[in-house]
Amino acid sequence: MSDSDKDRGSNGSPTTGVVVRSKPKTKKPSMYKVIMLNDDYTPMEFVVMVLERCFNKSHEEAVTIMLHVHQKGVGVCGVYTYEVAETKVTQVMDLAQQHQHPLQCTLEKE
Ligand code: TYC
Repeated sequence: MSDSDKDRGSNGSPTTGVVVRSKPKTKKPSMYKVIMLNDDYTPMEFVVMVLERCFNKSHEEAVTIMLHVHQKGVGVCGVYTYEVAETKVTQVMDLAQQHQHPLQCTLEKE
């Protein structure tokens, strides 16, 4: 390719000048904590199962989070983008309702 061809497109016409962005246009999405609340009736094993199933926690992590919620009243199950966090809350509430447990779960902006 000769030097004079370098600034021509594949059809031989000069290419339009493209300004390269110095800053990326992307913004980090807001993140949301999924919070689980303690109650006196939901069995501990059920909460552990929910944490394993819905939040992909290991059995040990799930037990630690469940005991934290049991002792402190609230605890964080995970941090996600809005849609994912909302889906997790719905999954937990649906599972709790199916098994007739009063387990409550909400979402909180970080
Ligand atoms: N407090 C419940 C019990 O003693 C266990 C429990 C833990 C319930 C965590 C809800 O988010 C919860 N059976």
